[in-house]
Parts: sequence; structure tokens; C-alpha cells
Amino acid sequence: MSPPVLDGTPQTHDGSRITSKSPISNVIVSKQHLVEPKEDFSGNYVFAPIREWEVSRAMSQRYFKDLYDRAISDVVIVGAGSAGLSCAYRLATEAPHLKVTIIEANVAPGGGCWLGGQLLSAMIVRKPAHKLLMEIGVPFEDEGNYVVVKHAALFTSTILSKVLALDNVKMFNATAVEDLIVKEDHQGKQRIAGVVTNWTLVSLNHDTQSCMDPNTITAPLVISFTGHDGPMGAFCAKRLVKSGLVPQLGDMRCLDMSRAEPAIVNRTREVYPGLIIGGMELSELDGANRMGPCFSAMLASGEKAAYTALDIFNN
Ligand code: 48N
Repeated sequence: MSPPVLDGTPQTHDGSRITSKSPISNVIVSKQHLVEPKEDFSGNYVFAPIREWEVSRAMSQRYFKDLYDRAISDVVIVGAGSAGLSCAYRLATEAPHLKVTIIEANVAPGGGCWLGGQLLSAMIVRKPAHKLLMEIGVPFEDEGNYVVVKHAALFTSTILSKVLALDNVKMFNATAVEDLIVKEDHQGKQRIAGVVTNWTLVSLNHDTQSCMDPNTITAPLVISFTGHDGPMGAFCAKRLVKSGLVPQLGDMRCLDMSRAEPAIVNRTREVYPGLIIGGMELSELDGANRMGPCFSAMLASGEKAAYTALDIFNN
């Protein structure tokens, strides 16, 4: 066996060089020489060998295949907070044939649901919204009219793991929707037909660098849950107003937990042809009250939006 090449040239496991001209079979050779890794924690822990370019290719091959594949999606969900994730779970499980693509601006999906109110950890969910917790297996304390999840992150990490495990869901986090695609349908009526995207760090720096043009994802239906605060809160609602597609924002009203929660769930709807808005973003569009540290309406609004989308696709 020739000595390992130390000049950084990629090589197969048995030391022969790999160059960009190497036949793919050379690369596959390295897989056939799998080292049996030893889990010896006494100081002889051995990993199976890997090359840097294998890691790079393994990541980029999958990411760009997903980006290519999801350039045409069936549904784009904007925002992976509690409402967006509840919608993604319900829609993607009810309709496994639909290509559901989630666009989340933060590196960490979850929105405001990693904690309860005022950075306290417990999460309150009023019945009957707690049924989703039971379905996805989130334990809670039953307090009669409501339940308490001991840590909001337990809900968010659980639903995130369920959503990301679904074959028909792809999520692009650290990616922002920075505009909507608008098309005329066959009757000459305008409708939303997809989203305009960029990596979030680019979207937040358009005034530091010019001409960082965006990408697009085409879809017959967009469902937006971009929340009411944060750097891009209520994004799609504001975009509708700025582009003259709806007259004005209603602006979120003061806190009234009892009134706010049913209002947001019952009014989650297709606010413009091709665009459903739910969660706290809807409070900004409609002028609904806020509910504060109660997540019941987020879960139920997400599910309502999913069923609304299914009705649209089935009619
Ligand atoms: O958690 P949020 O902010 O939004 P919701 O509607 O899922 O849940 C709202 C809830 O957390 C509350 O605000 C509670 C109930 N409080 C009520 C009250 O009275 O204060 O998640 C929105 C997500 C975030 O992860 C953002 O990063 C993301 O949307 N986002 C975007 N993602 C992509 N492109 C964008 N333009 C964009 N804007 C926001």
C-alpha cells in the first residue's frame, strides 16, 4: 500500500490520489475500505476515516438538490414558529402527496415558542388545542381548562422533530422570504403564486451591499405565520399593504386572552387569493387582540390553516 499522500491532495483510503479528474470509482473505493471504528473510551477511540471534500460534497449535494427540487412546491409555509410548525405537521401528515416547503428566517426555527411568557419556561395551552400535544407525544400537567407543558422547548423540539422527519417536508432555515410572487390567473385576477427568498443575512444587509438579488420558490399556495414581532414580523401582511393588494394593516390590539385566541383561530383564512395568514401575523392584519403567554391559538390556527389549504386543493 503506497504511503498516505501528505500534501493535502484528496486520496482514497488506500492512499491513491483523487483529483477532480479521478473516475468516481476511485472515490467509491474509499467506501469499500471501511475501517471498523472502535468505541474504546480508554484513550483509543477510533473514527472511520473521512476526507474534508467528502463532507463538503455530502452537504452541498443534498442542499442544492433540495433547492432545485423545491423551486416548485405545492405549499410554502413562511415562518416556523408554533403556528407554522403546527400547520406543517397537520398539512404534511394529512396530505403526504403535497410538497410542503418551510422557509424560516432564523437559524433556529421555533419562533417565540422556546420559552413561555417573559422568558419563563412553562408553556400554557388551553383545551381543546392540547389534543395536538397528545398526538405528537408531548407530556403535560392537566389543570382542567388548560394544560401546562413543563418547558416550551419540549413542545417545539418535539413538533420540529416530527415535521422534519416527514418525507414531504423540506425546511430552509436561515432563509428569509423578502417578497411575494404575484401572477394573474386565467380570469385575469391577481393571486399570490410563490415567494421571493434570500439568505437572511443577505436580506438584512441590502443597505450595506447593493444588488444581492434573490431567488424564488413557485407554489400555488403560500401560508404565512411570521409572527407579530422580530426583525421581519408580520412580513407578508405588511407586503400585501405595501404593494397595494390590501388597503391597510389593522394593527394588533391590547391584550385580552379570552377574546384574542378564538378570534385568531376563527379568522385564520385565505386573506388574498393564494395566501393564507394565521398565528400572530393575522392579529397585525386584522387588528385582533393579543393573548400574551398562551399558545393555544397558535396550535389551533396552524391546524385551521392546514385544513383551509386542504379545502383549497380539494375544490
Ligand atoms: O413564534 P412566531 O413569532 O409566530 P407565531 O404566530 O407562530 O407564534 C406567535 C407566538 O409566539 C406569540 O407571539 C405569543 C402567542 N404571544 C402573543 C402576544 O400577545 O405577544 O414565529 C414567527 C417565525 C419566526 O421564527 C421568524 O423568524 C419567522 O417566522 N419569520 C420569517 N421567516 C421567513 N421569512 C420571513 N420574512 C420571516 N419573518 C418572520
